Amino acid sequence: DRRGRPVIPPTTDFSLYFVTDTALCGGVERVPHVVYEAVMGGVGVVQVRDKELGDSEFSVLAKECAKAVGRAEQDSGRPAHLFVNDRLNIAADLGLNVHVGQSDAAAKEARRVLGRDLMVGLSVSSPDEARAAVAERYADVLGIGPVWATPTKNDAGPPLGPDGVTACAAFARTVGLASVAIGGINPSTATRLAGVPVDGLCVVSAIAGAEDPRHAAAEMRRLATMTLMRG
Ligand code: TZP
Ligand code: MG
Repeated sequence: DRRGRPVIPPTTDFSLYFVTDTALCGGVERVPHVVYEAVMGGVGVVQVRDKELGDSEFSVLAKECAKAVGRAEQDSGRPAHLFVNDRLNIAADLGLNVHVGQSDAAAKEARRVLGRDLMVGLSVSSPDEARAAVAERYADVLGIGPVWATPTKNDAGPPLGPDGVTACAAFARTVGLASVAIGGINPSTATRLAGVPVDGLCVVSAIAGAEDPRHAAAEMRRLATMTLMRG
């Protein structure tokens, strides 16, 4: 495992984290474009997530997203990092970070396969799960949520609210683990997270569903910076 050996590159900025949704992006061929625009607007971390594509199609999508992130890094002059949702073999194959859920010792397996060169993200949806993640220390970053109920993930479980997120994030803070909040975060809700000790705000629809994803990302970035200053 990686106890005491953080693998988070110093250039990682979690303050605005974008998770893709193929339908909200307007189809699989538009996802890399939205990723590019999101990074240009101020997203520092992207996760490519699609639960429906077959592995080979997903692998192509992940590669295209990696290229889009690379181009946006060049064009913006800012570093960005890419995670793959769930598909550990593809992440390993492409040399990408992975984000996993609670099932089947997924974080342990991810750490074993990726070693210490790549980041492992883990979803937690309760203070007990956050406590366990902190004790095990396989993950580098926790995705805490849902903060609020969201149409984007209807099986997301009961909303934690800002206080529930605070309880989870407090565990992460005790060992210097990064954390981001997810679920129902958009321009009208973001500032309700002021005082919550997370490192970033994670959004799907606020960027993927926007008319102008670059503009939406820039606005979310501004709100995230303002909100997290009081974290
Ligand atoms: N995990 C918990 S809530 C959620 C995920 C992937 C979806 C968040 O979507 P949105 O559109 O930012 O509310
Ligand atoms: Mg969100």
